[in-house]
Amino acid sequence: MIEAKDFFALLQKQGTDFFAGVPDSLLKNICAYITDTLPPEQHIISANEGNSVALATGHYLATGKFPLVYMQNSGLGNTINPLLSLADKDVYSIPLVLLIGWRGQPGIHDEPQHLSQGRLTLPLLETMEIPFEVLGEDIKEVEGQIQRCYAHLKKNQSPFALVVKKDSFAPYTLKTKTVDQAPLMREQALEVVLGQLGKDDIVVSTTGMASREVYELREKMGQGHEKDFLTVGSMGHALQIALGIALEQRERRVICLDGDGAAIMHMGGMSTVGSLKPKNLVHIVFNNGAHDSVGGQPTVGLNIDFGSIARASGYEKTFKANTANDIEMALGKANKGFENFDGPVFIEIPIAKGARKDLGRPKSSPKDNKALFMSFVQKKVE
Ligand SMILES: Cc1ncc(C[n+]2csc(CCOP(=O)(O)OP(=O)(O)O)c2C)c(N)n1
Repeated sequence: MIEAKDFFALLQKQGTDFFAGVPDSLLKNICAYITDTLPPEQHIISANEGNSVALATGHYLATGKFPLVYMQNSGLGNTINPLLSLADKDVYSIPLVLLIGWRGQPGIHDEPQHLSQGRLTLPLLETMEIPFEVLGEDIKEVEGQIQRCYAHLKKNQSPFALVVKKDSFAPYTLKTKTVDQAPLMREQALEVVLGQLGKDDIVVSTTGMASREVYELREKMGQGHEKDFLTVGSMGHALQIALGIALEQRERRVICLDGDGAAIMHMGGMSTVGSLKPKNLVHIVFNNGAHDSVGGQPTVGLNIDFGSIARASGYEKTFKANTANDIEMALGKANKGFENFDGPVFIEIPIAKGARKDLGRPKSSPKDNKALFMSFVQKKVE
């Protein structure tokens, strides 16, 4: 395993002092070390990975120094446009180090949303003509790889990727602590929300632990899984999936259970919701100011006013619900129906970071879940 501090020292020796990215569980230890070591203006967690590439490009233009962009391989999709139409050698030719967490590496067990992404990570880099190396397991080997990476940056003035396998970095515990003010944990808040929903209400939940908790809560409540679309991958897109459903099922309430990191990742979608104004859409953001599902790295969720953004985007009503009681008030009694709602409605629920250690994963496959969900969504309601 590689010690985060040794890896960081190798990058620093090459002059890299600016890091931007979106966190990944495989990069948790190196991210935590960077957070503890650099001032906030030299380590920026961006809204999405494409933004990280653009931000790092700005840094390079201003300093001539080689920045590093980190991401989970799921985030490669978000970077394809800026990598190929901005940083590419045939456009502005920007030298960037890309550090990519390799979820779904062939041969290593992982969840369905990581399988194709994992299998295609290296071919995708090849197709994008981005040279890469899979990060080695000891620091001597890594030293050689870093030298080859920076030699490429200097000679070709274009990106080079280091692909990181599971457990490559030795454990490192973040020393920079944040204090949670919120009374509820995400799972407790989700339980209150689910308890308020009516029998015909449709749920679309976001990527990460929220969907796993929804799945387990349904089991705990003795209910089926047909009401829930779990957006297991495709982070940041749950709201548009919910919107697509809400526009077709106008008599049914559609509830999007979003995370702050995911909502910020593709926040532009809120303006589409606000402009179309589906009366039956309820957008709930569980705001812990963190990418809790991949290690608790901070988002800007607690620095911004989600309610004001929703109002300015055209949502009809916004609430901030700190307690179970507030959530019940905001959602109203589900059996009264959504005519009380005058949507789109936005509810921010501040929550504390963290989850149960024994949280499981969905036992049914995404395709089975889809089939159940589609028959639930398309059934006639009285
Ligand atoms: C495009 C993309 N980038 C990164 C990830 C890795 N990832 C999965 S869940 C998650 C954090 C989500 O944070 P938030 O929406 O705030 O929800 P929380 O985990 O705090 O409940 C991240 C970064 C991903 N799945 N997809």
